[in-house]
Amino acid sequence: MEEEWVCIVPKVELHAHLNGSIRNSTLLELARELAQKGTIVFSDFEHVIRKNDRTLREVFKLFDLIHVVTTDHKTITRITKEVVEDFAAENVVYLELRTTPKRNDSIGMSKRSYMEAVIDGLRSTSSSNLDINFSSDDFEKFSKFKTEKKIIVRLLLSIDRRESTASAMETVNLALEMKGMGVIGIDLSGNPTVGEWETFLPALKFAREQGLSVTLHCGEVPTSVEIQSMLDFLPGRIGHACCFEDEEWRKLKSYKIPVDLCSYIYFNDMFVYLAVFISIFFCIQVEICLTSNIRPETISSIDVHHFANLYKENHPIVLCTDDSGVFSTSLSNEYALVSSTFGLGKLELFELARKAVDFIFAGNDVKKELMKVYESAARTL
Ligand code: 6MZ
Repeated sequence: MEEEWVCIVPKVELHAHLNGSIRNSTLLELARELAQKGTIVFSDFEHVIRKNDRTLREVFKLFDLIHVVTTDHKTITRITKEVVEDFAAENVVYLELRTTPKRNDSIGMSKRSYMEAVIDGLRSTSSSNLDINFSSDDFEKFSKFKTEKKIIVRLLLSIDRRESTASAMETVNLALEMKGMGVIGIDLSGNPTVGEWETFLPALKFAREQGLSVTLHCGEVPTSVEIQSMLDFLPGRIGHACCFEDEEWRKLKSYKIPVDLCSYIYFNDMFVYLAVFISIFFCIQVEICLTSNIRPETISSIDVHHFANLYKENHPIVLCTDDSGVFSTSLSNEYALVSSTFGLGKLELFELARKAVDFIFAGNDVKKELMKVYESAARTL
């Protein structure tokens, strides 16, 4: 598969962690600056950053190191801008960027001010050369499409598994306050060997009751009871699903989520609004992060990855990067990997990318925009 072709295809990225998607060059630059101030030892950093293969445990140690150099307002704004630019450069047309709101009293950072720094990053991206489209009126001025690269960005707030119930609830309340600023959902992530599912359940239930979408990191390690409880929660999407046993696969494939939606139909080159609510049933969709599962050997080898089975059974899946910086990948690379490993041709890859539109957490207005992008790409690619 020509790399150039995979890059040109419009793509949808639904599972990308902000601090995991940081450029290596930026990370090294920031580490060098802190080393000059005597806060850290550069060689310690450089060794970990440049390392290629890491265990899952080492990956989470690396996140702690990354957070030491990135967690101030100015840097968060900068890395947000760069991450969005990098995705847009490879024709990601819709990005759900997730990040864990952080509090750091020593520098006057609250979870809210952290998120404001993220939003400043999105704003500065649009003012340089990209168009960021927010649904809120506050952001209307950012949705005037002046340049050729257009990327629609929405935000998911992550709850780290190290957090308490109160802290998780604080994140959900923040997400609700920031709903008009592009925040549309909640993610549960962090080291899968830490924390108990029950700790986060009240906050996740509340999030859903309040109309936020929820995605869960599920089955990154073999914790059967937790995996089943997570599936019983009926999240809209789950990430990874690497360590599922037969019973978990059965649940995943049989569970259906009822969703009321207003539908659009495509007719004569126009989208006609169907002014009726219809109830349909969705399966729990799976965010597949191949490189991120292979590098730390969460899955022993790519040819036994569950992508093949889910794809064959037509279960809803979406290819994602997870942490493009930490795992040195890109969304185009993930598509190319699927092509070379599982033999998907251009038509199948295009369909895989297009179907991801059905799984976005943003509403029908955004889906409609994206469907137009795919209609037009189908004519030229
Ligand atoms: C679980 C992950 C993850 O939120 O600081 N994170 N959680 N599994 C993974 N697979 C490798 N990759 C990233 O981005 C970094 C944080 O995202 C979560 C971890 O909590 C990590 O600290 P933010 O922007």
